[in-house]
Amino acid sequence: MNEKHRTRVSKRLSRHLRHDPGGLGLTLAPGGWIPVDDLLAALARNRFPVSRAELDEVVAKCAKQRFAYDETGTLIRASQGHSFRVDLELPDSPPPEILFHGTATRFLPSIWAEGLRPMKRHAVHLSATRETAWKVGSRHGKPVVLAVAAGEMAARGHAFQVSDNGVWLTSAVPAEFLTVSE
Ligand code: HQG
Repeated sequence: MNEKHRTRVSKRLSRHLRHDPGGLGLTLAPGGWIPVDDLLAALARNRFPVSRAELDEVVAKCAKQRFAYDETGTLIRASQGHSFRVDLELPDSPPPEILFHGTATRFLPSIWAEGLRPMKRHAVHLSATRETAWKVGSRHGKPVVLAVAAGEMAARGHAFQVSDNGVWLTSAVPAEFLTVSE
């Protein structure tokens, strides 16, 4: 598979595993999982045939490791980024003292007013490094990186989870825990 083909498959997987499993006639099991055989059969029925070998390649080569198999290799899910409520059954984890969130400068007035909200996703996504947050923010416009006082939030009872691909998740970040990271 060339990169262009991998990207096409990856986008299609994102669409169904994160946003619209119903569009393939699939329902996610608890944890956000779908049987690999069901997924491949549904894709084939929708004239988007993907072989198991191609799926393995997309899962392995995706730079952001967006998709993961379970330990048996019979189930697959998106590691994060869902636009509906999904219980990924991730354990709560103590976050590092500081996490980062990249956004666009035009969102700042609203963020200062109401904090970070999940918007169309199931959780607020936070990055462990400033560099990653900068890239995430650049997707939306002129980037700005916010430092999140995650340690303090945890001490005050906010729960955090870390996805299989290393993205930190929390349900919301009140503005009092945010500062601009210079
Ligand atoms: C902003 C990508 C106004 C928030 C990335 C962000 C990430 C607010 C946008 C993952 C707000 C939502 C997630 C508020 C938050 N007022 N704007 N109160 N609260 N926002 O794309 O974090 O390529 O849903 O700052 O790498 O940018 O999909 O979230 O700018 O890990 O695998 O609302 O998506 O990964 O945008 O990105 P998004 P995100 P994938």
